[in-house]
Amino acid sequence: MLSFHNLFIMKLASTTVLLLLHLICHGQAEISDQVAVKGLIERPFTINLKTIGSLQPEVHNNLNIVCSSGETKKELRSFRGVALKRILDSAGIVMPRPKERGKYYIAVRATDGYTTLYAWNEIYNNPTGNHVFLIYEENGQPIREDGRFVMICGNDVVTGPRHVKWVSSISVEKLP
Ligand SMILES: Nc1nc2c(c(=O)[nH]1)N[C@H]1C(S)=C(S)[C@@H](COP(=O)(O)O)O[C@H]1N2
Ligand SMILES: [Mo]
Repeated sequence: MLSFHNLFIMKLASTTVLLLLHLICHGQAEISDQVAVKGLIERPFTINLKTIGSLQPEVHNNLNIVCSSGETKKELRSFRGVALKRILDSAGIVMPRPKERGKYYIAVRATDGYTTLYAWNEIYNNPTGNHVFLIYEENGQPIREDGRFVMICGNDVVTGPRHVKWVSSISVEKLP
């Protein structure tokens, strides 16, 4: 005989299965329509699709997104975005003791908690700095399923891990 308790367990199980199916089929996180630029900077601001045009967007071609497994996940024929370096320069990094430059890093965070880091030295003293972009168009179209803003690093050999979908913040931080 079915007790209320059993019915409750069955309901809970079916809800969980539906939820898991949804996640597996869609695999999408919450979409953020803006990116907060924050942390150790003079001028905190938010980037959205209306304001990003003022940060001198660039169009570049041909970037493959390759997972650590070796699988090519995506082939971008073109993308439009703004350089992370330009975003940081317009925010103005606060660095009272330049000898501590090596302790500074930029954390790029997404709505699902996915996070990647760039050392300050990597952005300003290494070719990598010329290849990190916050993009909002892929193949001439606005980004849809991966959120509104995606961060890419075209200088990585394996480009998947630092390809951040659903970007919600860019934060300048410093090790203790
Ligand atoms: N926010 C977020 N970005 C992410 C991930 C993630 O789980 N969350 N996965 C990464 C991984 S492991 C890869 S290989 C690339 C490409 O994944 P895609 O094929 O789902 O676009 O996105 C990366 N970006
Ligand atoms: Mo991956």
